[in-house]
Amino acid sequence: MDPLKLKFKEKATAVAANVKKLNKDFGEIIVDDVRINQVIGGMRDIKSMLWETSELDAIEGIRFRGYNIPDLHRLLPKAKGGSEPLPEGLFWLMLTGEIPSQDEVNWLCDEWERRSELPKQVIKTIESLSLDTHPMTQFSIGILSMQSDSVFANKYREGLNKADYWDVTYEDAMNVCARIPKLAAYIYRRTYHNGNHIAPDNTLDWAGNFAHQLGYEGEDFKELMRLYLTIHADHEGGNASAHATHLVGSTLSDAYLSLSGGMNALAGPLHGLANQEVVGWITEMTDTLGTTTPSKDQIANYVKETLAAGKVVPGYGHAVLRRPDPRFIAQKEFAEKNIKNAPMVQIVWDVFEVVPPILESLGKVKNPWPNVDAHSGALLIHYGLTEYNFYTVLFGVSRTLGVLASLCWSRALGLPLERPKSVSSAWLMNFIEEKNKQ
Ligand code: NMX
Ligand code: MLT
Repeated sequence: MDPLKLKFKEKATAVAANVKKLNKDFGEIIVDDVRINQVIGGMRDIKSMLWETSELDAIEGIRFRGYNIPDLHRLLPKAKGGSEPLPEGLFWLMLTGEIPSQDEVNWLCDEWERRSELPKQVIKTIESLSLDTHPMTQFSIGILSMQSDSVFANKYREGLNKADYWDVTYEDAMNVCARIPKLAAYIYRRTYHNGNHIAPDNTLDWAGNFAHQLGYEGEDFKELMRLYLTIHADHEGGNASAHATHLVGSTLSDAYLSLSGGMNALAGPLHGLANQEVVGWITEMTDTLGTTTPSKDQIANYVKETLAAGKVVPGYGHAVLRRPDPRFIAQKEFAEKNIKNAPMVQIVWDVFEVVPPILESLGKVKNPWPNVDAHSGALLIHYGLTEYNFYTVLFGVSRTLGVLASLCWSRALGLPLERPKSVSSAWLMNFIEEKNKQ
């Protein structure tokens, strides 16, 4: 058994025993109440699922197995000469709860390289799609086209003991994480660079090699990818892409079917597509104003026009967070350190000053602060990756790590089919009527 699988098995076996006991001894204890405005309002904040890999606090932001983003920066292994965390290290942390050593991360990097070959049918399937197919659609179809390789699905068909679900899910998760940068890079080069593909450089780490296959050789861009692919990986279980992956996976659909479902959720403008929307919105603003250096007053007027047109300001607001997203701050710090005088970055920072008071003044927006998507595009534009319809695929490559590490946990804990109760509006009205009679 490989070292990560062995460690995961040890950790997960202990947690599974605890969870079983918790359920048996305290299963009837109430952890939350549900209000009508939560039933109608998208189930905000209802504590109703298990998710081991990360937890989100409204004020402090994300913690991966207890470690926040500055902790990851400090503690996770880096590439030689680099200062950004390696996403391989985060994957190890999410599966084991332990910060890996440099040797463990090197092992994982080599292991993913070994598993990274894309099956032929993936290329055939992607090539059958018209070039104007949105990159996220290509991405989701590409993931599905690998499903015939699922170790879980194939073993399940042969007859698989429940106790072994986690093992074959781990194999699927490792294969998908290994292949996913290659799939994304293939889609990028096919869609925007005439199918002029770049062979991997297996001396590089997972994120560095991804940057190379996209066609970006600068060390700063590789560092950006290491940071980007780390901070987007997981945001507890309730966000739409994680929850969709979990829901599909709970039917014992394999990692490919589950991840594709999650990526379809990420492709929506209220979720991951917001990173594309932000750059689209800024570009439209600068085109309309005829300047790439708009004043704060000009930005404020444009924000008001956006709101008056019944649209949201992309990159702002959050279903859980109530402060600026630490992932936004991490990207801002990256720009302060590595980028000087980039017009789009300056606009992002000016928007950060202008938007919150305007959203606050509406009196209904619960979080007027920027989320992760408000900053990412401006960094990519600076390094020349300007094709913003592709940005959500980058988010998807990273999110793959979190949701598939979690799928391994769900299998190891033997979590059941997810099936919450729904009610009709008539049921709710009747419920109130009955309550008023009491
Ligand atoms: N611009 C304008 N209005 C907003 C915004 C915004 N950025 N954020 C929230 N509102 C409105 C929201 O549409 C709702 O209006 P109404 O009652 O008329 O329907 C009202 O404020 C209350 O919404 P909240 O409870 O504050 O937010 P909710 O939890 O429902 O939604 C988002 C969270 C993230 C969907 C919402 O803030 C939004 O649409 N933001 C813009 C899109 C975005 O950046 N999404 C990316 C999120 C991060 N990610 O990567 O997934
Ligand atoms: C995410 O990273 O999934 C987003 O910030 C959305 C969320 O957490 O709801």
